[in-house]
Formats: sequence, C-alpha cells, structure tokens
Amino acid sequence: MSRAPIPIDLSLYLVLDPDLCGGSEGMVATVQLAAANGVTVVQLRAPNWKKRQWLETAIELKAVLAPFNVPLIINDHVDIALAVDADGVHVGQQDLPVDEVRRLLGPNKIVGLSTNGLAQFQEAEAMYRSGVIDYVGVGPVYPTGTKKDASPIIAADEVAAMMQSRVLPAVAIGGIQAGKAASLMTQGLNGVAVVSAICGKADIAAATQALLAEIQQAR
Ligand code: TZP
Ligand code: MG
Repeated sequence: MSRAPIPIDLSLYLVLDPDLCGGSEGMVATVQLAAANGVTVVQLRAPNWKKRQWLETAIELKAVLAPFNVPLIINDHVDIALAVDADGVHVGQQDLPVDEVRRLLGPNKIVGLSTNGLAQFQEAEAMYRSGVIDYVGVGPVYPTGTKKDASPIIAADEVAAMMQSRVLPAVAIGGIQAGKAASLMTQGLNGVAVVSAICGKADIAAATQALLAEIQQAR
C-alpha cells in the first residue's frame, strides 16, 4: 500500500554544524534565533559526535523548536530520531537505504534523501511517488567548505533537467549564501538549505531574515 508523503515547507532549511555553530550550546542558541526569524526546517548534523551528545542536543533542539512548529530532522541516526520523537531523518546515498529508514520510522515521519545528479534524482522521484521519501536534497550546487566529502558540484543545466516534470519536493544545498538563493528558487527548487550562511554569523536573526526575504521575493 502506498503512503501519502508528508508536506514539508522547505523554503529555508537550516543544517547545523557543531564546528560552525559553536557546539551544542551554540546550536541551541542559533536555532532559537533562526526559528524566531523564519527558518522552516532544522536538521541536526554532527558527523563526529557520540550518540550521547546527539541525544542530549536533539532533546534540547526539539524543545526549542516546539513553539515554532518547525520540524526537527535528524541526520543519519534513526535511533536518535525515534528516541526523541523527532519529525524525521535525512540520509545520504551511503547511509541506511530509505526503505529501511521508512520501515523503522513508520509512516508518520519525514524521510529525506540527498541526491547528486539526475539519475539519483529520478530514482528518488519514484521513491517519492511510492511514499518512501518526502523530499530530496539536491547538491552541492556551489562549492562548499562545510562538507569535506561533498560530491561533485551539480551543473545548472542538470538542476534544470531535474526540475522538469517532477513532483518530488527538492531543496538545494551547498555553498548557498545570501545572493545565491533567488536564482535557485527561479530554477524551480522548493527551498534552499544552508549551513554557513546562518551558523556562525554574528547576527543570526539578520542573516535568516535576509535569506528568507530573498527566497520569498524570488517566488
Ligand atoms: N551536503 C551537501 S553540501 C553540504 C551538505 C551537508 C554542506 C553545505 O554547507 P554550506 O556551508 O551551506 O555550504
Ligand atoms: Mg549521511
């Protein structure tokens, strides 16, 4: 039986990085300000953390986000997502396969998948249509210093090919700073995901507002 995808507002998707955000404490402070100023999704991503720190920080983030109705997505770790009752899990192509993630999480959680190129995107489109995933990340779309093992940059014409006749909600990621969001929106992306354009900025509120304004104007 096929499952209906969960609608998710991908407009401004904040991915947290412990180094750029200032550890757990910095992440919580960043998320408080970013949520108050309009981010629509938050993902906890900490490739080098032990599970205990994951758990404790996820609990704090969930509490901070609850009044804003902003979903908390956990990168990779299904067990953490289940333990804190997070809103969903985001995985890459080398992580647990999405049908396993879906099986473990059940129908009422968001599952996101990273894609790098048209073939992966088309596979993901089929998984969306059958209710396994709810959205994809598309990237990197620009050079990024944040993800050390980032895949090759996806050319603009390949992004355009992905956006042709798809129903799958898609958020662009990788090197997106203020000034680079609008063109992605006009290319048909549902939103932009950022790390360094928000994490570590001196004025988180202003950085968030500027990105959001750019995204909304481009719509
Ligand atoms: N996946 C593809 S690029 C990237 C991730 C997690 C990092 C994006 O970080 P930034 O700072 O927005 O370039
Ligand atoms: Mg991963």
